[in-house]
Amino acid sequence: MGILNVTPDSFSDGGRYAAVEAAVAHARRLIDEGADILDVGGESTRPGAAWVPPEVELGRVLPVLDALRGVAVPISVDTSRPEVIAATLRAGASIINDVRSLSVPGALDVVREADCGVVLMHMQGDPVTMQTRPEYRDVVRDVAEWLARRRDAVCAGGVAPDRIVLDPGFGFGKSHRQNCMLLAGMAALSDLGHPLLAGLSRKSTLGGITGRPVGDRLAASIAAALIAVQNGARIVRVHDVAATRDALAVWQAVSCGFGEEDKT
Ligand code: 8Y7
Repeated sequence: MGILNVTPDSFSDGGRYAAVEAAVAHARRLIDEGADILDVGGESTRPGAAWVPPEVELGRVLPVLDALRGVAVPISVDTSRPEVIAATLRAGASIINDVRSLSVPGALDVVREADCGVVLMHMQGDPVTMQTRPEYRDVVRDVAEWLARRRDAVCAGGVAPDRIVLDPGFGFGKSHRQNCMLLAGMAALSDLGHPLLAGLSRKSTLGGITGRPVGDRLAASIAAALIAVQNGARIVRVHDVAATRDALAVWQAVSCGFGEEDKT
């Protein structure tokens, strides 16, 4: 899953038209590099980020979706608001990636009436406060229990289980150490019976481990994506698609016995 941010802080601003052009060009590049899904986001969910009105979010995302109509890969939209979910599904999105797991009033109703896929992600607290001293008894078990409860609620609300992907939510209310323990133990989440998505690309835990700034975390991001896939992730949400695909191709070739019949 290639990340396409359309927040003003993610593209240097030459006005709205330039921002849409830049986003579309970047989308095409992610697809060329081998992305199987694009995740388009118009709301910054970074720690401490403010909540933007739905009109603002739609104003960023809809022109990009319009320009991407007919692309070869499914489009996911990173959003939590029912108005944005409804409008972006009409505009061609087929997956809703909701870091708030359909908890905003009305979001579950809109998803029930659609036929999209949906990503439910674990978060402790909310984006403004989540990094102030997150606490768990056992991070893997607590996240698994939370995801199971949320999945049950969403299914009880009328969404078929085969539409649901689960995500441990790296960085969303977790210390660096808790993120590492969760990555190490995420194979246990496969028992929930849904495909798993993992997002670690350029995240601050990788900065904590390597001491590198956000622009210099490619190698760390690839290592993290590879560990996530080895531990059961079926989808990795990444900025750097080509490099991640190469790393995963090597792992896949080795783990699937490449060259076993062909001795060359
Ligand atoms: C994730 C995410 C972000 C993630 C899913 C960032 C929108 C922060 N992270 N969605 N979104 N999983 N499903 O640094 O880990 O990319 S935003």
